[in-house]
Amino acid sequence: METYGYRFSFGPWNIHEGADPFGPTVRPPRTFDDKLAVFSELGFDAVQFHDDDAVPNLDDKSAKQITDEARAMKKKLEDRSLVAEFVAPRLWEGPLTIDGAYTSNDPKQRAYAIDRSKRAADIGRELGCDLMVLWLAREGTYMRESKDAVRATHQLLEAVNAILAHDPTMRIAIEPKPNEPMDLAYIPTMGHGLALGMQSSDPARVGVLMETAHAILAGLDPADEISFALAFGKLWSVHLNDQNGLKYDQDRSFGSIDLRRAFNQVRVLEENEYYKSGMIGLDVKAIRTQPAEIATKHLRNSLSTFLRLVELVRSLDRKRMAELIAARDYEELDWLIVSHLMGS
Ligand code: 3MF
Ligand code: MG
Repeated sequence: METYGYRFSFGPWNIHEGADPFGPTVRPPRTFDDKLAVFSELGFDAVQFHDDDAVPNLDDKSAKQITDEARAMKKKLEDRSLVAEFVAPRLWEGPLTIDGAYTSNDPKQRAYAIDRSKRAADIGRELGCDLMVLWLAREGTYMRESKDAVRATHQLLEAVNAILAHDPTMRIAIEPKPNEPMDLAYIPTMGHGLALGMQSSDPARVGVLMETAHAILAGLDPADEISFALAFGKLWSVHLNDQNGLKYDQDRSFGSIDLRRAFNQVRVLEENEYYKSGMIGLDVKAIRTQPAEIATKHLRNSLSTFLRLVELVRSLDRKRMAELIAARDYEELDWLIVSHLMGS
């Protein structure tokens, strides 16, 4: 498979059982090893890890057990010629993060969240990756008056600084999202993530991950969100997917809803030679109706769409585009792009 210099990753949660808030699971769970086989089968290079994907139930384990299990996972990856792209502390499932993690109103819960993040960093180091992704799932409110947003911002900064201090080699990519599970999240956009990073104790080690669906939910254009981070050399990962309007986070296959929007994400990544520094991460889920034995097509489709769009970006008539831009004939430019996407 020609990949044009790009490397690809997804997370094990992208092969999921199909449950939604109003319905039970519809596909049997697959073991981690079974999922790993899919990475190789479909031509992916790397695995995105939640800390407990690598070390299940880590809250009940000693530091030594955690290290040993993370090392065993690294070996498993090596056996399949895979690498870990990042590790992310899962700070949203447990009973200690009901009211948030770093911004919980309970100091014991905040301390737990920071401690858990440090252990996630330890796991990341053993897996051989120097990137931690922070999706700040529960850092926000259902009830505005229940938290102080100024204080919460300082708490987020303290948590970032604590992780940076714990592991001087780890970089952090903040993954902004405006809502879900919270009504209102504290770090909803690239701009918020980057501003937080700039205030940290080591701004050079804090960047962002842009997820398509999250940008759309924030009412923003994903290609512009990508570009904003690229302009500062801060786009350290992406979660490409798609999203049909302002509703629950859908994680649809990349390009499956709005092909032109997907094309423009690929275009800005291409124009800025993102493949030289970062991976193309997907965060996509098979729809609930997909039978278990054929429930990895969303990954195949997303990867294939990305590569087809790279070809379309590379075959754009740049000279003609420049002429049209100079003539301010943006309607003709519109037609050029639309016809190119339609295959003429
Ligand atoms: C939720 C997400 C998350 C993150 C993941 C890695 C479960 O909308 O996008 O997926 O991507 O936790 O940071
Ligand atoms: Mg994501």
